[in-house]
Amino acid sequence: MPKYEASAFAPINIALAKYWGKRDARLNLPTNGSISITLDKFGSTTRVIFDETLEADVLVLNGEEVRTPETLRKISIVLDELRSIASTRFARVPCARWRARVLSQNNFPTAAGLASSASGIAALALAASHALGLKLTPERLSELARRGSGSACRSLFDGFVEWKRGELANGSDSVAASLHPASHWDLRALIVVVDAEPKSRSSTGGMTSARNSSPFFQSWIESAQATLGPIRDAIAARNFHALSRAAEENCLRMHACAISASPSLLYWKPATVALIHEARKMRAEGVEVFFTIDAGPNVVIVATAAHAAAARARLEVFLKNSGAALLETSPGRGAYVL
Ligand code: 2P0
Repeated sequence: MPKYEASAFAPINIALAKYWGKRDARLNLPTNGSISITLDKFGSTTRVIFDETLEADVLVLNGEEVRTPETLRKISIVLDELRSIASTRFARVPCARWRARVLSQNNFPTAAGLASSASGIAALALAASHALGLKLTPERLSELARRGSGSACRSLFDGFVEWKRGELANGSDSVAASLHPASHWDLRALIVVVDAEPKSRSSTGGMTSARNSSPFFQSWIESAQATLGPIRDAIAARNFHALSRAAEENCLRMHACAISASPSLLYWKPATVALIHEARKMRAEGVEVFFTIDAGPNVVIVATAAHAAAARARLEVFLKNSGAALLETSPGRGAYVL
């Protein structure tokens, strides 16, 4: 009896040019392109087992079965696509119709705006495609991961990654690719976990709400598309000053769009704002850092390798007795099969 199972690891990623808006919600096609850094060490380890006795796909995350319909829908979209490819390619492979048990473990706080769905879905897409014996191209795998969760299409790739908006209605050109390997630029990411609780609104819901009700949505999209070039160029030239400016501006504009939705999506906590000020203060004093924030309260302080120790020391003093955790990482490799 052949075994239809495989495991994969996929890392988290932090966007410097953010994805915030869908032009097609069913296919997860973005209104704008995005650029991220794939981060080392932190991510999801996911094992997928196709099992003929199951009546529905099952997800066990960090040892607990997940029953949230939105999360289950994300994993079944990816698995259904893979089952459909498997059944057309190998009509006689019985597992192409089987449901799957997905066992996933995150080594960082889940759903705290640290792109948990990005690493989880990327690891799922890679593991499930291997379990079914499908040899998919990186582009096809990225497209599949995107269907489950937009930002997951970036976690498959090494280092500095761009997800193209794409133009086609079927989404086949809306995929990610590596711009540079992790070794291109020795940056450090200091992740300040201000609050490890799951966020109250999902990114999917937040994006829909922003699109439907923020009067600034269109301006955000135009600005987001326009900053892709400067961010790409700053990374290519390793120009930290230019990257700091463009990435902070992009982050604040995304949040301005979220905050101006109705009801307002204010992901920040008081500590988030305090950290924005602290990052600016450090920079004014000559420490090479900038901040970025995803759809949650946590702040990622990006530093050059030469200034990372100084930035970390400053943050440790700043966070003393606050209860906030500080995680340090750097650009890393994309997802891989275990
Ligand atoms: C990003 N975020 O580019 C942006 C910045 C959050 C803020 O991608 O609806 O979980 O599953 O496609 O991928 C989070 O959105 O959303 C996200 P869906 P996803 O990293």
